[in-house]
Amino acid sequence: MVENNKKVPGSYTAADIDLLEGIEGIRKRPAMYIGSTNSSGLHHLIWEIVDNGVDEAMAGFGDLITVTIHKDNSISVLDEGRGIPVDIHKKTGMPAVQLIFTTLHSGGKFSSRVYSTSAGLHGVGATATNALSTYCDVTVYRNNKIYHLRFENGGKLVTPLEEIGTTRKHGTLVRFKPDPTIFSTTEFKWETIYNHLQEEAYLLKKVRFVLIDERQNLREEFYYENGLVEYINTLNKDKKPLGSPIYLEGVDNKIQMEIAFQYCYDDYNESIYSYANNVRTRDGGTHEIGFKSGITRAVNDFATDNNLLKAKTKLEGSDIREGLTAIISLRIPEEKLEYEGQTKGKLGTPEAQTIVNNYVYSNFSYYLSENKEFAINLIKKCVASSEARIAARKAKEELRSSKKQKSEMIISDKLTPTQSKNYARNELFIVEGESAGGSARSGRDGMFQAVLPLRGKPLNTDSVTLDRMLKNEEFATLINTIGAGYGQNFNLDDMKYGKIIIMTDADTDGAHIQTLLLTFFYNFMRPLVLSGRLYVAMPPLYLVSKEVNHKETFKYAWNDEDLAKAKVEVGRGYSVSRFKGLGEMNPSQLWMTTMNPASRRLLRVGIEDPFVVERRISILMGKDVGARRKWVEENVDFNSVDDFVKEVEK
Ligand code: TSJ
Repeated sequence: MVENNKKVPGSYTAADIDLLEGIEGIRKRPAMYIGSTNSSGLHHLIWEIVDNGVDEAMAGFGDLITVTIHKDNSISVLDEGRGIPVDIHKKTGMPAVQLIFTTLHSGGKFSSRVYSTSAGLHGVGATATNALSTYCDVTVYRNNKIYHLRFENGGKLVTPLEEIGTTRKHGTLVRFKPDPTIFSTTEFKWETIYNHLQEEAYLLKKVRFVLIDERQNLREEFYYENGLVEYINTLNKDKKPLGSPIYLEGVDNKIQMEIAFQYCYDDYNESIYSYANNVRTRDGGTHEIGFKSGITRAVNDFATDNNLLKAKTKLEGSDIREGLTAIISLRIPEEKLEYEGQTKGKLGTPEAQTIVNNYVYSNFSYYLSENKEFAINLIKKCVASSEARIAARKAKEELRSSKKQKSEMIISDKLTPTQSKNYARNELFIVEGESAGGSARSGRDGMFQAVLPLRGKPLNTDSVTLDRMLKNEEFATLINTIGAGYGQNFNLDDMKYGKIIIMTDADTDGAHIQTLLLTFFYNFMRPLVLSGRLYVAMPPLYLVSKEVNHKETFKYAWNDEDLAKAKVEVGRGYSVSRFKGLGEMNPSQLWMTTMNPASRRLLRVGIEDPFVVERRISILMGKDVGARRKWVEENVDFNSVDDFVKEVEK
């Protein structure tokens, strides 16, 4: 904690509070307040508390937030703000700090929230965390005094507010332990908290976040002097950039904008991460639309004014966004904040669109006029994208109009196609090795399952040029087979398969092949990944069997838990064999365990968090073979659902 030297605390009166429903409601329907009662909901308890400290820092009070995971799986959060007010609220006769932790108050004067950063309703945060904890201990450093109060057993006040000492520090310390009767798990994950705090730190420059894990003696600090610029630098670390990141910061009509963006030559996607009041807007919305129109107008106007385009042509928005990485962070006052749809994933505030559009247009136009060399290189790059787009469209039209279309449908002699033309239902299995490919071919349901065997390891497509990727026979075949193009010209609606399923051995090599394929899909067919059509097949690890009077009973097991159950079910005299690879299964075994939709297990790949992707790709694709092997061995658990892989089908 620091000495009391920042702004003098304002005159706070806890006068107008709307008392709504309290603790009871939260305990009855926790998911309504924190989203779920699984691991994600558990971590929400932390975000709700941290958000208060973030708001205080954003208001200019305190620049250090410390989160500690204790040995008993409790969490403490400490800030260096003004300290939660402790004066008595007239209507209820209770101290303000007690109300903060026990009521679903509305925002306003009662909280420091100018911007509602909480993902839930206003003012729910601290109360939700308290209601769902076995204890919640609050210490306030304020007015040169130390105050303390404590709740137990789902928010019951056991130690009313008391003065316990004097201090020259100011701030708030909250320690809580989640209630195990509410949550399916109470184990906090280092990775999850790490990612969240790092993201907060990128968005809130010059505020230090410290994460301490007393269980494993780990400590990490996140501090970004230049916030979004460093965020961009991290995302583009291994790419070939065109110029340095462009950073814009401004205000219009009480809407604060912070935007950073950069182009890269060896990237064929657009990666736009947008936020409203520090919460990621995954589905974009008005601020993203405004940003896109702003840069499109600026680039087209510059190109036209400087005679850089062929007469009467214009660049399309997608040509101008190929290889673009952007972060858009808006802070919008509560009363102007609107979302589209049910979740908070899409910003609706109409004003945000015009404001961002005009702001980006005028500032980027100025930037282009001041940085001519950059501008000319950028236009060249956009023209190249435009030409590639036009060529791709032409090729497609020619194919469509030509009579040969039918015969050309046999794209590769390696592919065993489906009989059905029901593209949505069809599945493409990408299989490691020719022998497993053979089993898959005989075992599959030929009506709707196609098989494409891979020879050896696929090319590592991280930081590879488009030309080199296209010259790779394996990937060229894959692109043709899927039939929906690649890069900026990839079109989900053209996919010939509803599911793309990667099927590899359950060993280190298999994990590596998976990663190489995921990298390819992530770099060149990103909408396929984001739409949830990419899967990883899970072959079983064990076969438990027994033969009695020429009759065999058997069970497959995917993990140790299954194995224990299978042993019991098969009964005395069982034998266990371990599958070392797909090749050890005959076609009917492969069908039954790994391909038949009625009995297989599939993992759906869902990559949403840019940090997780960035970190994994750089470790897995990097030059340090030792680090990679270690990471794979420690982290690639074929039996668990981790963050690469989000959902288990069935
Ligand atoms: F520490 C923490 F991050 F866990 C945490 C900090 C948790 C919670 C529930 C609240 C806070 C918090 C609240 N930090 N700082 C504040 N500030 C106020 O509540 C505050 C302080 C002074 C005044 C004033 O007008 O004087 C107004 C407010 C709202």
